[in-house]
Amino acid sequence: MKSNNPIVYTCFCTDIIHEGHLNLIDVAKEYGDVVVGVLCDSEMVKYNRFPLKSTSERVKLVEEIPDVKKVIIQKKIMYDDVVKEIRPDYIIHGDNWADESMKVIKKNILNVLDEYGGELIEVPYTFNEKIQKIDKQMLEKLAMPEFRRSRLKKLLKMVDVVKTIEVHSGLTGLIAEKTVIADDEHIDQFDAMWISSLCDSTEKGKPDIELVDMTSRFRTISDIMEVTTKPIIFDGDTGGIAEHFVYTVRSLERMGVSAVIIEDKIGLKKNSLFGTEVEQTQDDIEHFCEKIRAGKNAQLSDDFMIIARIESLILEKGMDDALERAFAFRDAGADGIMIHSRKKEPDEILEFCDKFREKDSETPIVAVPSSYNTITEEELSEHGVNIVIYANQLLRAAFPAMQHAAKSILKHRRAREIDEDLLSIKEIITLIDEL
Ligand code: SPV
Ligand code: MG
Repeated sequence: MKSNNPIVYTCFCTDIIHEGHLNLIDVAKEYGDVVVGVLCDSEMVKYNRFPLKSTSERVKLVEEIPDVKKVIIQKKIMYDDVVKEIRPDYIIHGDNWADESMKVIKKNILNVLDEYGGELIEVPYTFNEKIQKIDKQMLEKLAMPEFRRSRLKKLLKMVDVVKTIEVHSGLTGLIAEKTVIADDEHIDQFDAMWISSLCDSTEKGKPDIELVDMTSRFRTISDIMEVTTKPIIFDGDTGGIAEHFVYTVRSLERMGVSAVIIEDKIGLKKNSLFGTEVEQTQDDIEHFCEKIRAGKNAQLSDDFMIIARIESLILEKGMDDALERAFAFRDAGADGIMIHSRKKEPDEILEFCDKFREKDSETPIVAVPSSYNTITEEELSEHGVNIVIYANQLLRAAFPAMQHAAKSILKHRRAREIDEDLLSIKEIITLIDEL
């Protein structure tokens, strides 16, 4: 039984109002008073893509549509809360339910409406050439250096944890860009990408000792940038000498990288996960502070971040040393602190975060849970971590899979046996979209 003044609800997660949205409103108004929910930023980035406009700008766009009676902010992509709030007689939606996320959303809408006899109205989704072009232009805008660079700082304000995955090629970039999970409870995707020195070097068959030069590392960035839009955090190793670091900062900034992380080591750098098994030297505090200051002075935009990475726990120099460095590096201008550990348990990382947060509630903290991998993002966030980097998992996933395929072919003297473990020929030739 519908009410006398039926409410028709729809949710918009768009930066631009085009004829598709207007068509939908035209149909909606025939059923009753049209209420539009504008999906909030933190849910936009999980479900759709990074918003080009702020929530208030997006609200204003919708308010300007004639026939929209009311605009609210939808705080979750799932409809339960918003339906409880306004109990619409109808929810109206385009019939574009093809991908996994859309299927999950449709199921959720039908379930919540079913509880009180509300109805789903589906309208043919408008996807003509003009709208396709608008969509493409918005995506391309997201990839532009100015816009991409500023996204990390914006994300830090938007979400509890910036979920960051390692990428080392165009292909892994596409995985970071496009992988979405959708189940009954949530829809999610990665927020940012990490260009690891370990993986960039390993991919080239080289040790992680600052041997792969910057020109080559920039080439990796460029390959990734060509096919992605998400922000990039670059592993700058030690940053080299300050006189070189300033050039690296300028180049990264110009390319549209959002942040560089440099570690407080000096001399021949080895991978941190070796810990004290190999000889590694920590830089002294003042010398490293000078490098940070030089980098901050060199950058031209406000968006670019220089994050200082502390190796005291890796090198077993103790918690006090780690904290002393964190505050000194922050005071020298670092925009964030990365604390690293190779312990199996997260205890020392959490102790560091708690102690740092006692005195500083603002400066972003970065954690890389490679060794202490049982901890969840939520737990890290509760202790004040803002960026979680999964630093090497894609490369480590690929290597055993490739080795297994190579061994199988050698053993059987043919490729038949490995075939069912592989991406199909059809999938591989259609994996990459042509322009
Ligand atoms: C990297 O990914 O290259 C890092 C993190 O620097 S770690 O390998 O854990 O040192
Ligand atoms: Mg590294």
